[in-house]
Amino acid sequence: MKKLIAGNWKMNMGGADAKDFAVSLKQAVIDPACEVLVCVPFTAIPDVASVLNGSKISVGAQNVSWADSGAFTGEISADMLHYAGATHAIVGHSERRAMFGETDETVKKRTLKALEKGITPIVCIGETLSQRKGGLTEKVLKSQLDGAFDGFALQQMQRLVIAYEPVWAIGTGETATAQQAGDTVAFIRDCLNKMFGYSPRILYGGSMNASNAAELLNAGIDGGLIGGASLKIADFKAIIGAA
Ligand code: 3PY
Repeated sequence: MKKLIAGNWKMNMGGADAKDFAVSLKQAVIDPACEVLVCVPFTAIPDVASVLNGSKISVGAQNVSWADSGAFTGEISADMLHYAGATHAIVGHSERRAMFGETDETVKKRTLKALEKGITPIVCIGETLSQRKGGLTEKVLKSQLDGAFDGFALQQMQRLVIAYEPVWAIGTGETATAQQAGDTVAFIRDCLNKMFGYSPRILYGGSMNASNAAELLNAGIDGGLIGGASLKIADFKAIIGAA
């Protein structure tokens, strides 16, 4: 299976700057060997999707509601994402878990709704620094996998993506070594194989950049969820080239 390189723009480039960036990205990434996706702010989805239409770059959101419609102030539904032009949505990023009350339960509900509506969820899991230092990494990851996917059918697992993002490597400039990332992804794959007899694609996220991408991507990992480096065309292009 081809690797997937997904940019996570976070709360950057939501207006005209997004459109300009998408024009440059389309010119820079013509025929990638991997799949390429950019997860952009909600307000930028229609512009970025229309610029990237016909290119080999897909567009995703950074969250998706578990509800179809109604009294859910501030939420965006899967149908709305389709309408805006998104095909994927990040679910349960550690920033949402830490700052916006996202839990394994809400991650599961969002993931189920995305699957039901044909949006590909990229479900994020990862341990904090104190959990890693305390030797709890595997326990935490297993409980996040159970919390998110308990009761899922094989056909559902086949339509989603998982991103392993150690919280201590998010927005800190710290990166897991290729060995740490590879070992942890292998653990997650093993858990999923035991649970479902199948492992979906597992990305690594957490300060992946142009200089560490090749090593990380060679460590048995199926792609990357890229933060800051996805906001610079040259860096993002280099990561795509490494995949
Ligand atoms: C990062 O690289 O900082 C990320 O959070 C990617 O999602």
